[in-house]
Amino acid sequence: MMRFFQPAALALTLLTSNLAFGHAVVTHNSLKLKPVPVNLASQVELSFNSKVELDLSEVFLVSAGDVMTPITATPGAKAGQVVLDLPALKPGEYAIKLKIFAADGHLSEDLLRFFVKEAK
Ligand SMILES: [Cu+2]
Repeated sequence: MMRFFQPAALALTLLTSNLAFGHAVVTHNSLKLKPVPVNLASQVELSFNSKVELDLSEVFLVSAGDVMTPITATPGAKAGQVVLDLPALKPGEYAIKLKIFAADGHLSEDLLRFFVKEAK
């Protein structure tokens, strides 16, 4: 009899784990406040709502043509804070692709788009 209940129980587990709190969600993103400079290496500061496991996480810079380049992410001063090292970038459209593991082991993916513009 139990066999009938297993698929339903599994579906419920998957559903509740997707809704569970503890996923790493970006709550602050310095790209919104501070433009990325042209042709100059810079840093982007992100804050997450939970602790993140940087050893397991992956961060990429996405450039024109969907070229993905891994970028270095280091822990910031506060819990949940992460600092990303961006290389010098030409003017254009870019994105930061995040695959972040929260301390609870859940993976969240996010894409943060930004522009690099020549200052006038
Ligand atoms: Cu979670």
